[in-house]
Amino acid sequence: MIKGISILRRAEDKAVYDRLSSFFASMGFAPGAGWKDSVSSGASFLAPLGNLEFVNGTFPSVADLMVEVTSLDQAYQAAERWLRADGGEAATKKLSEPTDTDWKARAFTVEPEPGFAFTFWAWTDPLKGKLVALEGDLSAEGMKFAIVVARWNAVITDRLLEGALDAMLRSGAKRQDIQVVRVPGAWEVPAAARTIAEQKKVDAIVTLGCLIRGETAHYEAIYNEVSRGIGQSQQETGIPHGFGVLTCETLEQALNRAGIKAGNKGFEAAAAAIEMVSMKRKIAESGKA
Ligand code: DLZ
Repeated sequence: MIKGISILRRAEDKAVYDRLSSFFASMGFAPGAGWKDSVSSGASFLAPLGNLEFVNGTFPSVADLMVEVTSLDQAYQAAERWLRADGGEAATKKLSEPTDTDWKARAFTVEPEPGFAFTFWAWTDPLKGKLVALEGDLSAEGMKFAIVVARWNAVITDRLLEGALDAMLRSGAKRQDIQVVRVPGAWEVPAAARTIAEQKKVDAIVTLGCLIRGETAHYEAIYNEVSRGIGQSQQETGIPHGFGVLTCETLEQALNRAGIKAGNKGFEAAAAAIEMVSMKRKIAESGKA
């Protein structure tokens, strides 16, 4: 019956709204659908788990919105980077040093906007903190990427490209470490991805294209080959490939998946690629132990 918990915060003006949105995006939150109508707009950010807690007894000294993360150090660096970009060295004063809590965790509090404080925390207790699953992080710092993007349906694929670049840059990648390769259509995406993957010069590749059923002859055949080729390139080269080739019934549906109403598939494919690079590294590390 219960689906999730939503916490609403009033952002007094558009500038505050934009700054908070920018901060949360840079911390690695997945963007939700959000909304905009004649009376208000909402920027929404999703977390994999929601948790409402009532506390009886000593109340911890934390902000009233707490975000549990898998790596406190990475979250701290992301917050520091955002503050520094926003207001220089002085702005980092809005960030407290990570400290031990009395519940076997470490936490820091950050106030990206006056009146909006958030506590980020992670378990230190080896039992609690023990990963129930090995998961990749969403930090792209130091990673190298290629984005292969089809020119066909450019009105859509340009938006997917914007989304993919946005995800990479916000996650800490440098623009000079992202190579963008344009190909004629979705059909050419796997071959280009494969060529790049075989050079082994990038950590991950993001593949972007758009096939629209009503406008594409042999739609099924093309789609099957494109997805098979991308999957095969990923499996045979070992380089993660984010899959951002839209298959839609109509142009409207494609637009919605390219940033209008239903997220941006380019952003999602890039985020998945970043996560897979991180996961691959963690698996390699855990194999050494
Ligand atoms: C030919 C074609 C058609 C009909 N439709 C699409 C499409 O919807 N999306 C896309 O990315 N590409 C399309 N193409 C072009 C092929 O992918 C390919 O570029 C050409 O057939 C040249 O090999």
